[in-house]
Amino acid sequence: MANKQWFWQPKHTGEAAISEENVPVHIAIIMDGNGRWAKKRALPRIAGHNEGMKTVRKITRSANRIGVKVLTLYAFSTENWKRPKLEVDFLMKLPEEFLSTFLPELIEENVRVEMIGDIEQLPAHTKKAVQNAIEKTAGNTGLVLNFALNYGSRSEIVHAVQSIMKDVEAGKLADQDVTDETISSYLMTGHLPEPDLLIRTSGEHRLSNFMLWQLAYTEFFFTDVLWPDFSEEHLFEAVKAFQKRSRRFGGLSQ
Ligand code: V07
Repeated sequence: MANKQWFWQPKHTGEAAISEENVPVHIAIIMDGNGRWAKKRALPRIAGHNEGMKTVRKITRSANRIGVKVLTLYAFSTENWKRPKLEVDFLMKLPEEFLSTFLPELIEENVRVEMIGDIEQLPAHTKKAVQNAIEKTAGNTGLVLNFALNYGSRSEIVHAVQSIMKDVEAGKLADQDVTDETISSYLMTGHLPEPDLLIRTSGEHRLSNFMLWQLAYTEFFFTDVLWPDFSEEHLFEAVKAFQKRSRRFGGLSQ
């Protein structure tokens, strides 16, 4: 980057800045702690989800600003359908709500919206809003904002295996050509680089069926901060931890 006066200066002496080199290309985030945030304030869970949505907006801007190329956000898992119907109904309105205010800004900022997960099982209104955002931003060349929505990693792998078998049976693929790369390319993230950094908020240390294949070499960053409280500073802290670790490995890892 030519601009030497970069976007972030340490506030205190002794605090390191983010290096312009080695910014993670792809950051994936499990946005946990919205319900807990609400409970702490004696508010309904949906208030936490609403606040969490505001954080999505802030973190998208920050990631774009530091030059992240792909930001994958786990918004709704296939297991989340088991939650109370009123909560699910509310969650399914969030994509529309988010996009009705934020889509113009995403277009302005050259962000491309994408989605992984089963779009077909979403309510029609949710599907329409997401598809519209994908279409309206399809030509954008900046940050890819990839929502994992009705997503489950094992089901994604099952579908990939089924497609591979179909292509083998049809003679489009020889069975000896089924490699690590083949499987990667049949996943819904086939066109994207694998995540360099995974962040999970709210103190849980599980993958919860998120990108199991794609996270094989990813650095993990866990924080106790609840997703609605997660700020640009917290994101930078995760990026700095990532940079420190990758400097230590000196490119000898994998
Ligand atoms: C959701 C807010 C963030 C915290 C996690 C749960 C609640 C943004 C979206 C979204 C999805 C697709 C899209 C645009 C926006 C979203 C759900 C939940 C289901 F194209 N936040 N957010 N979707 N939460």
